[in-house]
Amino acid sequence: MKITVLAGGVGGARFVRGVREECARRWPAEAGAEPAADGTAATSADVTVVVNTGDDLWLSGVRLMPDFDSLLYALAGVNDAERGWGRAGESERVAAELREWGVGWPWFTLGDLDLGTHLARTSWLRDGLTPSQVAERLQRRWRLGVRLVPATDAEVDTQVRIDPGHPDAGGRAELHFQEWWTRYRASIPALGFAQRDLADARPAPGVEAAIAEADVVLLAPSNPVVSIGTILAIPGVRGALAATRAPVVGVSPIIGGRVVRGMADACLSAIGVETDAAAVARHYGARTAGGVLDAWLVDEADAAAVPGLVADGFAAASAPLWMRDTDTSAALAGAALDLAVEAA
Ligand code: GDP
Ligand code: FO1
Ligand code: CA
Repeated sequence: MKITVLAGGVGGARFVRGVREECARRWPAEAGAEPAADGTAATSADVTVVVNTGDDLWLSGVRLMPDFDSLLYALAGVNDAERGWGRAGESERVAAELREWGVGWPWFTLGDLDLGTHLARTSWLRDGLTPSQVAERLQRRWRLGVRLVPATDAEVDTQVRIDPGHPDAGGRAELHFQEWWTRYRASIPALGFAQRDLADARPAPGVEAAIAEADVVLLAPSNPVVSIGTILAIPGVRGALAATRAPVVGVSPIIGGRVVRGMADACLSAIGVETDAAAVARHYGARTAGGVLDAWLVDEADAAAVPGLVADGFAAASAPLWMRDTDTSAALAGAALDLAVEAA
């Protein structure tokens, strides 16, 4: 069984942990296979995660890949689950020194353990490795049970278009996504999102093949604009999704008209899409009508939207979509895999 997941950070990590667990239950590995670093049983399924790179940035001389690191740490079981990003048991001595030196952004904290990752990554980049080669090296440290591939090796850092006349804008018409979110918590209205140097970007090696050769492609319940939207915007990705024989199944990040957490509502309104499970499906579009989805899974609270989605060319179903722990995430992954069988 080959499964390819498109994913962002926190929503993506919760979902991929569920996929990994559900795969271990449905397709257990042969006896004696080593479990993942966090104890999750091994699976014979081959799971590839195509990771959003739009949140990435250079800061204090190092390259950060926040969504990749969120997945890496969560799957290894070394993440700070409460905060949602960074390492468990983190300290911030270096960050305090950087603030004294006036280096970096005072509102953006690079934890000491996390900085080890950024230094390793930057060192390998300076040795001439590509971001996807670096990603491969970083995940050698822990047995994750899945393969993480950055969506692209190009630097496509997301920029947020804002009104330069806004009191917090300081005359700027554009902010890096991380400043818009981490410093201003999306309080400056976004007028649009643009990924830097997108036209010249290509999917990283292995991304198109992972989509082409999959038995199932899953879109995690990640931010439809700045996580999944960035992956889809990389020239070549939509074409790979259009061409694959695998059913493409998406899971709604919107439950009962609200985001579960994060700033997807602010992102959706900037691109004129309602914060609504069915509206997000229609934004992605049905594959039969030039979009990317064969099927869309909504929460039970949004079950009333299912007939309308079916009429619009999606296979659709409802299931509990809150990912509270490994069991609820695995049940959600199972519902998405069941819907894929229906959509195939
Ligand atoms: P980020 O990169 O850390 O912002 O995370 P993602 O882009 O992967 O996911 C963010 C999205 O995940 C938000 O729009 C949330 O609404 C969604 N999300 C978070 N937790 C859950 C959950 O338990 N269930 C569902 N269905 N969506 C969730
Ligand atoms: N989020 C914050 O709210 N404050 C921070 O200081 C912060 C630091 C940080 C460092 C490394 C990293 O990988 C992520 C970090 N995040 C921080 C999370 C990140 O800004 C965003 O939540 C995501 O990029 C959105 O997916
Ligand atoms: Ca993200």
